[in-house]
Order: sequence, then structure tokens, then C-alpha cells
Amino acid sequence: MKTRAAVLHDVGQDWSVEEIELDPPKAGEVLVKTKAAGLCHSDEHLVTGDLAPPTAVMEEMGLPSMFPIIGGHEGSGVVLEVGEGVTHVQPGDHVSVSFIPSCGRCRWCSSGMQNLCDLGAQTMVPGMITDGTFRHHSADGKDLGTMAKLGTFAEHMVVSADSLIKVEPDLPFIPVALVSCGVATGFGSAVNRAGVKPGDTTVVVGCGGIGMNAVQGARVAGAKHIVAVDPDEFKREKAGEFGATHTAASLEEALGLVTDLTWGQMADNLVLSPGLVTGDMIQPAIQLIRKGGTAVVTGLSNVFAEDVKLSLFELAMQNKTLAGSIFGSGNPRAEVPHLLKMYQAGQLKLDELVTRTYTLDEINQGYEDMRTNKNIRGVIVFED
Ligand code: CXF
Ligand code: ZN
Repeated sequence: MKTRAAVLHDVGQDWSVEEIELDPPKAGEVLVKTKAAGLCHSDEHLVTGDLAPPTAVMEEMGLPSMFPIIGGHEGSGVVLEVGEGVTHVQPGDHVSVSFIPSCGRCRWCSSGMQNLCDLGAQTMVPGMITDGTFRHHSADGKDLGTMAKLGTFAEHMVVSADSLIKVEPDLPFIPVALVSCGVATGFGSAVNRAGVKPGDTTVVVGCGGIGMNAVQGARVAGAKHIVAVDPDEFKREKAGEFGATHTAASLEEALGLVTDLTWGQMADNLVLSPGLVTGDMIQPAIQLIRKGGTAVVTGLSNVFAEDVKLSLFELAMQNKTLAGSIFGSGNPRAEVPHLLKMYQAGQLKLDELVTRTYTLDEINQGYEDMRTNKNIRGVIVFED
């Protein structure tokens, strides 16, 4: 069938909204009509080259390029057709996508760590998870990859059934999309990984679509002080609406503030979620947490970045934890319905995360709005 998708042909280019050819779902796959897709910063990392190098560089290294690629890994939709052997969803079902698939059989899935499913490793390899071939093709017949094996910036997607989570049909499609990346990642970074407890002092560095949910995770978990750190005034102001009790414009400013708030003991935990994590942020983050505290690195860094500024002495002598987190360290199939239940109960603000909605054709405007700090979350809404 023919459908329309936003394709990135290489690093540094605009998203190109074009008609593409989509094959029917093969065994283990599902055709989905996309209803909403969040504009996450990780797709912007494709544009900047932080997540995947340009085709010319990959070719020089003898590796397959990620480009051209259909963007989008946060989304929701309705199942239209299922391939052979698919049993957990059927036509008409409403679904949330999962940027980490869950096979249910690997060591990680079967021991409560679905966010580490072995299929997730294939995210950076072109082709379908099911058999490595392609279902998406450009009008001139080129194979197209899909971001995180999803490609939610398209009117229709064919994905592995392992990448879909069935949700209640009366839920609106925008929140169902939001919980599939930003909300689960931010909320879980605070609640699951940093282990925020009632009365804690929590610092969240970077208050975009991920950090804002770390702020509300800390609020729900009962933190006493939530310090939101962001250079942008609009984001600091918004953070207050999501539960931040204090704000700072920089890590440096946060150091003085947290010292005062805690009588010099420093924060119990911290979530690092700026647009791009760089190695020079690690030591200031570690300095902001108390003895025995936890700093969680959630934001993406450049895929090749290895240099970190860190006092190993302080890390060891003060018994501090520096932790990484993917998908908020939760299980997609448990977290997505759980977060949606909290939304229905009025405990999670999801509608308030959306600054503006866009049509698929307006995607470049949406990303420009992200770059100029106009959005907490921009969302593409698809017509019926
Ligand atoms: C990303 C991690 C890299 C693959 C796409 C999703 N996580 C959140 O945005
Ligand atoms: Zn994302």
C-alpha cells in the first residue's frame, strides 16, 4: 500500500515528508494506523548525527548506514492487520508502541528487565526485527529503515508484534503515545532508578519531555524538594507546574541552592536529562548528591563519546552511585498500562505536557520549535 512518512535521508537534513510503499505484515508483524507521534529529542539526535553517523562515515567503516530512515519512536495507533502467528493483538485494538521490543523469552525479559530485551540491541541495525528485511520503501524503490524499529512519523507502520502494547480503547491517543517514551523514561528514572522516597531532595537537570516527567515522578514519589535545573526560563516555569519546588538556571547555580536547602548534605538523588549529555556534566552532577546518593544518567550522549570528568576518589569515598537508565529502568509491558492508569486517576499530568500539536507536514516546524525551546512536547496528530 501507499502511505506518507517523514524520512531523514542523512545527517543534517530536514525531514522529508513523502509518499512511500509499505508491504503487508509478514509473520510476527502488525500493520498499524498511526494516531499520534511525539517529537522526542532522540529523533533530533539522528538529525544532529549524535545517534548515528552520516552514511559516508558508516560506509568508510564498512558498516550499514541507518539512513534513509523513517523517524519517530513515541506513538500510538490502531491495529489494522496482523501477520501469521500474531496472537496478542488483533484488528481494531488500540496500541502504544515500545522503542524497546519485548520478546518475553530472553534472560532479561524473563527476569523482570524487559527494558534490556535482547531485541533492543537491534535498534541500531537496519531492517525488521523479525527477519532483517524491509517493509518500507521509497517511491524510487530504496529500502527505508525505521527509528527504533517503529517509524511513528508515518500515517501507517508495519512493526514487530513484540514492539506493541495493547491499551484500553477509551484512552485518548495523545497520552497513549506520550507514555511510550518520554513519560516512562523520565518518571521511571526518578522512581525506579533514582529510587526517590518521601522527603527526598531530588535534582532534575534538563526539563524537556524527559526531565519534566522526572520532576513529576519525584512529586508522585513524595520528594520534599524538587530542584529543576534548566537554562530556559519557560522550562523552569513549566517545571513548577509539574511539581518543582525550586529552580536553577545552571548546575553551578544549583550547587549553591542545594547546599542551602540541605544544610550542606546535598541531594538524595539526581536525574540528568538535558538535550545532550556531555562528559563535563558528570562531576557537577556527582557533586550535587549526598554521600550514598544516586545520580542517574538518562539523556542521550553522542554515540562515540567516552570522555568523562569524574572524581573517582569522591565516587568511592562517599559511596555514591552513578547509574545509567534506559526506558526509566522499567518493563514496557507493565509500565505503559500502569502510567496510563495513573493518568486516568489524575495522578499524572500528561495533557499538560503537550505544548503544540502538528500535522505530519509540519514536522520541521515542530523540530524548529524544539530547538528554540518553545515545546515541552510537540505531538504529530494524524487524520483518520
Ligand atoms: C531512545 C534511545 C535510543 C533509541 C531511540 C530511543 N530513547 C529515548 O528517546
Ligand atoms: Zn524518545
